[in-house]
Amino acid sequence: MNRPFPEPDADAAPDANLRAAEVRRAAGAEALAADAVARIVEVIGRGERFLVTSHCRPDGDAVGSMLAVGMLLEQLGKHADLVTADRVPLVYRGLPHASSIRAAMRVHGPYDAAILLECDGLERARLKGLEDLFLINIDHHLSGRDFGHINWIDHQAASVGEMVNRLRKAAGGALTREMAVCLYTTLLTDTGGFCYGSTNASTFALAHELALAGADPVRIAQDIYFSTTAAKILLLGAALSTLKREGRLAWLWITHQDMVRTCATEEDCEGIVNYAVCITGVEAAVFLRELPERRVRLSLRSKGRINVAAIAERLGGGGHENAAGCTVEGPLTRALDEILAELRPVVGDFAASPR
Ligand SMILES: [Mn+2]
Repeated sequence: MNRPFPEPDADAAPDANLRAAEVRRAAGAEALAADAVARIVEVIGRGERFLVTSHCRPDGDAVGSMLAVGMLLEQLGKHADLVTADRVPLVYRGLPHASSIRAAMRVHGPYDAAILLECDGLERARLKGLEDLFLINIDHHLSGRDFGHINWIDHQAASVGEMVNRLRKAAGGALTREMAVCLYTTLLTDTGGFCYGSTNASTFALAHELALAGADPVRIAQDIYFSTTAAKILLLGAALSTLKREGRLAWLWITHQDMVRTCATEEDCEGIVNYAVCITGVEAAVFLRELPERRVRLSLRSKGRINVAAIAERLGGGGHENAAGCTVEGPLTRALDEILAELRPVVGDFAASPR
């Protein structure tokens, strides 16, 4: 693909040079992406049997992308096994062919390649037997690593589903209604309903393409956002009763006892952190969930410029600039102290910055 490639002008304002450098960087990234896509298409074309997987505790992007890749491979006359370490969450089980995703701890070849979607490291899939396979890594996390034989990491993509759609076009696959439903789901969930920082004009261009292909935006939104269990609402009540705010920071938590009492599942914790970050004037928020084995799961969210992925990575996790997570040692009070010690200076720096 040809892109305008302006050379920096020595007499130009520093800003113009900066912009030229950005354009050069973008062109370089685009050339790398085009090369990776071409190599993936080639590997798919040559092979017959493929494993398709994603991270453990799969989310909307993981499930939707896996299903779409499965459909693409089928269209191309290939065999695809769709496997994840954890079951598909209830909310996504109505997606087309969702039952074709199998939960397992180990995969058994032979496969011509394993396609890993949305995994920022091989261990994120939590599947044994991947190590010996030819690995195709397709991801958009800031914490994404080049662990595969082919690595296509695009931080600009709103969802991995967006990348899958590009792969589909490059491979000459048709956009079926079922595929469009799955890809629209990845876009809707990963942008938090078209709210997060990655949402831009191209997000809506893709949403438009998918809606034209038969994805029903109202139906999909209702299936995802208006299908909440009573247990989740009870759990939310327990979490909200702990809500604390300190300037630009807010946090809330649930204990293991809360989980048991409300009959909630892990899935029911999804999105609780958003109630803390959505407060006016709050720039970063954390939701803490006590796990049974004295560990604590942290979900981090921020608005705009605060990079919570960097904080999550320092604590052994990962994610996106505005949405990240990690698991730390308990008890809850210790975990809270640890994360607040990380967040306070970052939020303080941010407050002091002139931007
Ligand atoms: Mn994603």
